[in-house]
Amino acid sequence: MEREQALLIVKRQLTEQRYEHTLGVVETAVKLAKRYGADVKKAELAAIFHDYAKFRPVDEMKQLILAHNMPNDLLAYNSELWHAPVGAYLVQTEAGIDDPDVLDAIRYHTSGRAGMTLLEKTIYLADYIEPGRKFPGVEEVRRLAEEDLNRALLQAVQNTITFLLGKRQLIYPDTIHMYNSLVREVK
Ligand code: DGI
Ligand code: FE
Ligand code: FE
Ligand code: FE
Repeated sequence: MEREQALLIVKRQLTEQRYEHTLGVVETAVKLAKRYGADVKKAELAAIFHDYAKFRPVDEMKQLILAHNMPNDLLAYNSELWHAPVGAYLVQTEAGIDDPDVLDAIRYHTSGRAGMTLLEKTIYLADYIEPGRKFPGVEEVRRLAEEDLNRALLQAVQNTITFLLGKRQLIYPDTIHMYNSLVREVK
């Protein structure tokens, strides 16, 4: 699918602010893909659609997780995690995106997982450092992203886990698995 058509489809699903975030992720993902050798067209498409399900009602997401073979353990964790796997499902069924690499990059863009592909890493990091992001520590991750993809990702997931610990929130096991996997990879 062409960029302009994909952007029109996703725009209808998002608020103005979330659409602006998406454009930031697209720009950043394309830059990272060129720098680190990921497939630029796949990175662009995954970035455009990554937050497709962000504004689906929690109840609808819950029903889709139960009905379509997504990990049911997600339901015992923060519903902020759900739009990623639900998004992968809806982007396939509603927008007709069939590339499994693109769908996995959407599916794992929030939780991460062990052994992430180059494309999954590209989207995860682009989502974290796009120019509209303001949270503490993002500048350091932006700097790391200039030279070392894995070190940047490790800092990003460390920040996320620290943030969740600070609020004494649950941490989804795939996020811990991403952290462990990257600690091994950067050795
Ligand atoms: O959808 P975005 O806001 O662009 O970003 P995202 O898809 O990375 O969502 C991040 C949110 O998910 C963030 O507010 C933290 C929250 N969250 C809740 N539980 C977990 C979690 N994030 C991770 N990585 N792991 C969790 O267990
Ligand atoms: Fe998201
Ligand atoms: Fe993220
Ligand atoms: Fe996002």
